Amino acid sequence: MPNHPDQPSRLSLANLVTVRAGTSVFAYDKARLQSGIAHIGLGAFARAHICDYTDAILNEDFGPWGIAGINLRNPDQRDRLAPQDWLYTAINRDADVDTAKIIGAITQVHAANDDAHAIAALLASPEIRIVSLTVTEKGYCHDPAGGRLSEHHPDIQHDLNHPRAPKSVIGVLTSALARRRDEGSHPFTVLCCDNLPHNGALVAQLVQDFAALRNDKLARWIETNVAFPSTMVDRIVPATTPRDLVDAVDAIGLTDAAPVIHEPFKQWVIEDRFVDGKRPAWQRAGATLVADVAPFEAMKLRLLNASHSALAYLGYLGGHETIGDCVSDPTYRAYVEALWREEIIPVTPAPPATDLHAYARQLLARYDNPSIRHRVWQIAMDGSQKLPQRLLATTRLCLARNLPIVRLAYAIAAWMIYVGGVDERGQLIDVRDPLADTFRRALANTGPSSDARVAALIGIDAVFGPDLGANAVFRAAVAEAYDRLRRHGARQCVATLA
Ligand code: CS2
Repeated sequence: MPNHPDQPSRLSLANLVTVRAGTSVFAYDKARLQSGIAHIGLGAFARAHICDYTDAILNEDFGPWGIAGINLRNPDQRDRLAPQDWLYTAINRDADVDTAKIIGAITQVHAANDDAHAIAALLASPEIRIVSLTVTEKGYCHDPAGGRLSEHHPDIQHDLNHPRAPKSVIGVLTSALARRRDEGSHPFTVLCCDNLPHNGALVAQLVQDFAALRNDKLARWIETNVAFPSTMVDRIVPATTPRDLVDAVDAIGLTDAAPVIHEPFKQWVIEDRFVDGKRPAWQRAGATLVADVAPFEAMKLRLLNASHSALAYLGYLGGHETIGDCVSDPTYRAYVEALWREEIIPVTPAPPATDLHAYARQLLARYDNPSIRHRVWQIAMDGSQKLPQRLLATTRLCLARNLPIVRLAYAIAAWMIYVGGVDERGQLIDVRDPLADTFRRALANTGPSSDARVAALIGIDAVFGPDLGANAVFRAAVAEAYDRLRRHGARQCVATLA
């Protein structure tokens, strides 16, 4: 029913018949779709990636692989999708053409704030074979440098005291697995799709750390029975903007409160280790199933995500708004090319049949897509959780081989200036990071000296680990970069690194 005579109707099953020609629409009978996957963290990325792959499989080879979404914090996605029968538009944005597709793979969405019982019942139900996750790096309540559970994290403490009403993803997974075990039912596969190193093994460790705090037998049962395959996920999906809502109406002729915008490229590499081998045939939608995801993951974290973070901090300080703006500045472009060529590729193993230089060229072409406006501020968020796997792991490898780290050091120093909270024009930066208070405390009494400020931040073990904190070569390189960034500004420094 139209809200207003001039306003198009809302996207829904009933209104699909009026969708604008040229829009592709899922071809299966959504009323018959059962949920086989529960996805925790149903944000824009998951809806543009995992749901897109799964939708393609349902079109080709219909099966019980509908996706039930769970959001542990924010009910917003549920509230936007519920009135439209969980349908939404995925807009593929190429340089000058938008193509729209209506995705039907979602069967329901729950938000922990008011659906805790429904979530527990869903995860207990044996039809759910896979619990996939995109809760971002900070969602795992772990020590990003060490890869172990942060037992003192307030959410973990809460979950230990309230195992029936967990808040954290680790608590939710452990309680659900405990219930499966108590009820004698089969476990589910936990499929982590966040940009973390060895993400499956990491989540297995965190769940076991947490389970061991509750009950050793449970920890052993999980270790023996549950599969945690690692994955590498890739697609650039900027946050949806008000302008995108208008573009969605233009594309499909209906209003959609929850469209997602994505680039054409997508990649998914998955370790083929699922409980009882149960999974959708994602390979038929272009996913790669492998025995070991490690080299794919290292390539993606160290080339794509590292360059994103480097451009985010140096770009923000230099006054660039998006990744596209950064790479259309010739000095930033040359900087990122040199960063890959001189400091990252020499220490990164290539996956089978992959040329890392060609991969880097392809990344640059993706960043050049003028219609994907990926804001550096969005990428700069949560740096404490991202730096270890994106920049610091590579830095360690270079240090061990006496290779240069100058461009890496500038990216790290730019992060330090960024988290200090004041930009080059003296304006405050809206720093979003779970360790923001730790940064503030570390910097509170250092005074203005660059060396003291760098030393204070390098001393945060959760980010740098005890080894980098104690490494004199690393410290000197970062302190010099920090000092030059403050004296000359990011643009001038980047020009000298190109
Ligand atoms: C980005 C990623 O926000 C960020 O930190 O680096 O979300 C990036 O866009 C994706 O990993 C691309 O696959």
